[in-house]
Amino acid sequence: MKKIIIIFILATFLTEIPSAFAEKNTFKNLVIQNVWIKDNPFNHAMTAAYLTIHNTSNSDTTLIAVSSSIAERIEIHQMSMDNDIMKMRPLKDGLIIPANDITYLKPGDFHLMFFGLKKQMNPMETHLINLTFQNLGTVAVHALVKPSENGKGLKHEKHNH
Ligand SMILES: [Cu+2]
Repeated sequence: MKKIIIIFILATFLTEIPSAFAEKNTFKNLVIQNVWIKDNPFNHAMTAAYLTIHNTSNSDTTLIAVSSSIAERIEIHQMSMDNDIMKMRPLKDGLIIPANDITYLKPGDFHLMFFGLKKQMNPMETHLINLTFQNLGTVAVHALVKPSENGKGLKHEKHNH
Protein backbone atom coordinates (compact mmCIF):
# COMPACT_ATOMS: atom_id res chain seq x y z
CA MET A 1 0.00 0.00 0.00
CA LYS A 2 2.76 2.41 0.95
CA LYS A 3 4.49 1.72 -2.34
CA ILE A 4 1.33 2.49 -4.29
CA ILE A 5 0.93 5.81 -2.50
CA ILE A 6 4.53 6.77 -3.22
CA ILE A 7 4.10 5.92 -6.89
CA PHE A 8 0.91 7.95 -6.99
CA ILE A 9 2.59 10.99 -5.42
CA LEU A 10 5.53 10.69 -7.77
CA ALA A 11 3.25 10.45 -10.80
CA THR A 12 1.31 13.51 -9.68
CA PHE A 13 4.51 15.39 -9.08
CA LEU A 14 5.92 14.48 -12.47
CA THR A 15 2.87 15.64 -14.38
CA GLU A 16 2.95 18.98 -12.60
CA ILE A 17 6.54 19.88 -13.35
CA PRO A 18 6.54 22.85 -15.74
CA SER A 19 7.26 20.74 -18.76
CA ALA A 20 9.84 22.89 -20.50
CA PHE A 21 11.21 19.93 -22.41
CA ALA A 22 8.12 17.74 -22.56
CA GLU A 23 7.84 15.99 -25.88
CA LYS A 24 4.17 15.15 -25.62
CA ASN A 25 1.10 17.32 -24.95
CA THR A 26 -2.30 15.69 -24.65
CA PHE A 27 -5.29 17.96 -25.20
CA LYS A 28 -8.78 16.44 -25.50
CA ASN A 29 -8.28 13.79 -28.20
CA LEU A 30 -5.19 15.43 -29.64
CA VAL A 31 -1.58 14.47 -29.01
CA ILE A 32 0.73 17.34 -29.88
CA GLN A 33 4.45 16.60 -30.15
CA ASN A 34 7.81 17.79 -31.45
CA VAL A 35 6.95 21.47 -31.25
CA TRP A 36 9.94 23.51 -32.40
CA ILE A 37 10.79 26.99 -33.62
CA LYS A 38 13.50 27.67 -36.17
CA ASP A 39 16.13 30.05 -34.83
CA ASN A 40 16.08 33.29 -36.77
CA PRO A 41 19.05 35.17 -38.15
CA PHE A 42 20.03 38.02 -35.86
CA ASN A 43 17.62 40.94 -36.00
CA HIS A 44 15.31 39.07 -38.36
CA ALA A 45 11.71 39.58 -37.26
CA MET A 46 10.34 36.43 -38.88
CA THR A 47 10.61 32.71 -38.30
CA ALA A 48 8.66 29.48 -38.61
CA ALA A 49 7.56 26.77 -36.21
CA TYR A 50 6.67 23.11 -36.72
CA LEU A 51 4.80 20.41 -34.82
CA THR A 52 3.01 17.09 -35.08
CA ILE A 53 -0.68 16.70 -34.22
CA HIS A 54 -2.20 13.25 -33.78
CA ASN A 55 -6.00 13.37 -33.81
CA THR A 56 -7.06 10.18 -32.00
CA SER A 57 -10.79 10.94 -32.22
CA ASN A 58 -13.32 9.98 -34.89
CA SER A 59 -14.00 13.55 -35.89
CA ASP A 60 -11.94 16.07 -37.80
CA THR A 61 -10.90 19.27 -36.12
CA THR A 62 -9.34 22.48 -37.40
CA LEU A 63 -6.41 24.46 -36.11
CA ILE A 64 -7.91 27.92 -36.48
CA ALA A 65 -5.56 30.29 -34.62
CA VAL A 66 -2.08 30.45 -33.13
CA SER A 67 -0.63 33.09 -30.84
CA SER A 68 2.36 33.72 -28.60
CA SER A 69 3.71 36.57 -26.53
CA ILE A 70 6.96 36.40 -28.55
CA ALA A 71 5.38 37.44 -31.86
CA GLU A 72 2.97 40.12 -33.00
CA ARG A 73 1.18 37.72 -35.34
CA ILE A 74 1.29 34.04 -36.21
CA GLU A 75 -0.23 32.64 -39.39
CA ILE A 76 -0.83 29.05 -40.46
CA HIS A 77 0.89 28.55 -43.82
CA GLN A 78 1.02 25.98 -46.54
CA MET A 79 4.10 25.66 -48.74
CA SER A 80 3.84 24.05 -52.14
CA MET A 81 5.65 23.81 -55.45
CA ASP A 82 4.11 25.75 -58.31
CA ASN A 83 6.04 25.47 -61.60
CA ASP A 84 9.26 24.79 -59.71
CA ILE A 85 8.71 27.85 -57.54
CA MET A 86 8.11 27.37 -53.84
CA LYS A 87 5.10 29.30 -52.69
CA MET A 88 3.59 29.95 -49.31
CA ARG A 89 0.05 30.91 -48.61
CA PRO A 90 -1.84 31.55 -45.39
CA LEU A 91 -4.65 29.10 -44.64
CA LYS A 92 -7.36 31.62 -43.89
CA ASP A 93 -9.86 28.98 -42.74
CA GLY A 94 -7.27 27.14 -40.71
CA LEU A 95 -5.63 23.75 -41.09
CA ILE A 96 -7.88 20.68 -41.01
CA ILE A 97 -6.60 17.98 -38.66
CA PRO A 98 -8.26 14.79 -39.98
CA ALA A 99 -9.70 12.19 -37.61
CA ASN A 100 -7.55 9.18 -36.71
CA ASP A 101 -4.57 10.61 -38.51
CA ILE A 102 -1.28 12.38 -37.85
CA THR A 103 -0.76 15.83 -39.35
CA TYR A 104 2.81 17.00 -39.75
CA LEU A 105 3.77 20.66 -39.85
CA LYS A 106 7.31 20.45 -41.21
CA PRO A 107 9.85 22.36 -43.33
CA GLY A 108 8.68 22.59 -46.95
CA ASP A 109 5.09 21.85 -45.95
CA PHE A 110 2.56 23.22 -43.47
CA HIS A 111 4.12 25.54 -40.92
CA LEU A 112 3.39 28.33 -38.47
CA MET A 113 4.74 31.67 -39.60
CA PHE A 114 5.82 34.17 -36.94
CA PHE A 115 5.79 37.88 -37.76
CA GLY A 116 7.09 40.73 -35.63
CA LEU A 117 9.30 38.64 -33.35
CA LYS A 118 9.87 40.50 -30.11
CA LYS A 119 13.11 38.73 -29.22
CA GLN A 120 15.99 36.77 -30.68
CA MET A 121 15.33 33.02 -30.95
CA ASN A 122 18.21 31.21 -29.28
CA PRO A 123 18.68 27.44 -29.68
CA MET A 124 17.64 25.36 -26.65
CA GLU A 125 15.31 28.01 -25.31
CA THR A 126 11.61 27.24 -25.04
CA HIS A 127 8.64 29.50 -25.65
CA LEU A 128 4.92 29.04 -25.14
CA ILE A 129 2.63 28.87 -28.15
CA ASN A 130 -1.17 28.91 -27.89
CA LEU A 131 -2.97 26.64 -30.34
CA THR A 132 -6.71 27.13 -30.83
CA PHE A 133 -8.80 24.30 -32.28
CA GLN A 134 -12.35 24.70 -33.50
CA ASN A 135 -14.89 23.50 -30.91
CA LEU A 136 -12.09 22.27 -28.62
CA GLY A 137 -10.50 25.42 -27.29
CA THR A 138 -6.96 26.60 -26.74
CA VAL A 139 -3.94 24.71 -25.46
CA ALA A 140 -0.55 26.21 -24.60
CA VAL A 141 2.46 24.10 -25.62
CA HIS A 142 6.18 24.58 -25.17
CA ALA A 143 8.23 24.99 -28.31
CA LEU A 144 11.96 24.34 -28.39
CA VAL A 145 14.15 26.63 -30.48
CA LYS A 146 16.35 24.62 -32.85
CA PRO A 147 18.93 25.71 -35.41
CA SER A 148 17.69 25.77 -38.99
CA GLU A 149 19.27 23.38 -41.47
CA ASN A 150 21.79 24.81 -43.91
CA GLY A 151 20.24 26.62 -46.83
CA LYS A 152 16.67 25.58 -46.15
CA GLY A 153 16.08 28.47 -43.81
CA LEU A 154 17.45 31.02 -46.22
CA LYS A 155 15.20 29.92 -49.05
CA HIS A 156 12.19 30.27 -46.82
CA GLU A 157 13.04 33.77 -45.68
CA LYS A 158 13.32 35.07 -49.22
CA HIS A 159 9.61 34.65 -49.74
CA ASN A 160 7.54 37.75 -49.52
CA HIS A 161 4.61 37.95 -47.21
CU1 LIG B 1 5.37 30.85 -44.34
